Amino acid sequence: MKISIIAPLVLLALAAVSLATVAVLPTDGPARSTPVPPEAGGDASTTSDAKLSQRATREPITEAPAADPDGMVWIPGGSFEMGNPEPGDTQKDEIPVHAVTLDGFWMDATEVTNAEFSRFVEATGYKTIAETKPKREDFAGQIPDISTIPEENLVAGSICFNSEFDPSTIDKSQPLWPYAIWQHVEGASWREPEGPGSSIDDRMDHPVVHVAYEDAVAYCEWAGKRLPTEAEWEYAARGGLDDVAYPWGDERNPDGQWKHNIWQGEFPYENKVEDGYRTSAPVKSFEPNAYGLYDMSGNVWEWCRDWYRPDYYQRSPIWNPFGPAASFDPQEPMIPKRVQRGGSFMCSDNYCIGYRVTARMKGDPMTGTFHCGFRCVLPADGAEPDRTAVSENEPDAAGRLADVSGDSRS
Ligand SMILES: [Ca+2]
Ligand SMILES: [Ca+2]
Repeated sequence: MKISIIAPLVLLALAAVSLATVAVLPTDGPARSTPVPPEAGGDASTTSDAKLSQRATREPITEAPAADPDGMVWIPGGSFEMGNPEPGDTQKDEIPVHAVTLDGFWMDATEVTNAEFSRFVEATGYKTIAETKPKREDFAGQIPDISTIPEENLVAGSICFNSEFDPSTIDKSQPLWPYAIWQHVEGASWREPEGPGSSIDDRMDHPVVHVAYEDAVAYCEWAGKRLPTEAEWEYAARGGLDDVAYPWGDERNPDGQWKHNIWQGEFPYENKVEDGYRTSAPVKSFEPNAYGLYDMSGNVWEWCRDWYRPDYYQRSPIWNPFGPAASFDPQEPMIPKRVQRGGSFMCSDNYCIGYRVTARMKGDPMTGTFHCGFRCVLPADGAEPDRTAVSENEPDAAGRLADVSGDSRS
């Protein structure tokens, strides 16, 4: 782990950058730490009356306007109650429960696989962020003095689980304890998930991992699709079910059967692998939800297009919300974050519990990890987004985003 030799302050900041997408970080920060500033340029002017009038203007698009594109399923539009009616202490960013109405859209039935990502890379020559040597400027705004970053620490790679961590160093009362169980592995990328010498040859039907948000956006653009909004993701994950914890209902493993690929046992010490998979599983290894979507709970985390803010639900528009104008994560205020959803094979019931349909996570858009991937959506022609959903990316009349470049780190 190259960054271990740099000055402590820089180490802390660099580790924060690297660990920004560590999907098992607890979500207790938003409720307890840095106060959340008001959202600049957001949709605070939206009134509930305005929301109601928007909702009444027409019915959402429910019928598929065309045949399903290959590998995608139609998610009929409708209304639902988004969020968690009974949040735990670490789940305060899942409230308030609020009404959302969405036009119908298509969604990839599975996480994007290594085979699919390979076709994209072969067609375009695209190089992922994990395969690209970082520059000092990439850390501007996140580290007090980027000139203090040693050249030898600027190496291409990605975040992996450090399975050889020393259990005696784990003190879960310390908020930074997860730093001991993750490591930046030089040369780790989607092609070599565990670093040089590893391979995806026998994993072509597994979800692609070590993709940063910007890599996912690049794939979506190539495919003529986009990343789902957080609202689309939760609506789709529910499979038409109201007030449930999981895509299939309220019981995690009915009849003792595991219905998703997560972590059984006490994280991070013991993985009992009761579901059959220690790391990622081939997509479609478990039953789909009622919409025909696989692995909406577990396997790998999935990027959504929204910026993350813990308080967004307090002001979310009703109609086709496209997320806040900018990010704010009280746990790491200097680092912009995008939303991740669904949990992963690293999520256990004694830690992140991110495999619930309402669970929210966030990650640094520039960082990939070995347990985060994505899937795409395709809006229906004629879907009209709520123009009060002020976003840095104003969607066009078809609900597509003019700019899905993953842009700013401002
Ligand atoms: Ca598992
Ligand atoms: Ca997943």
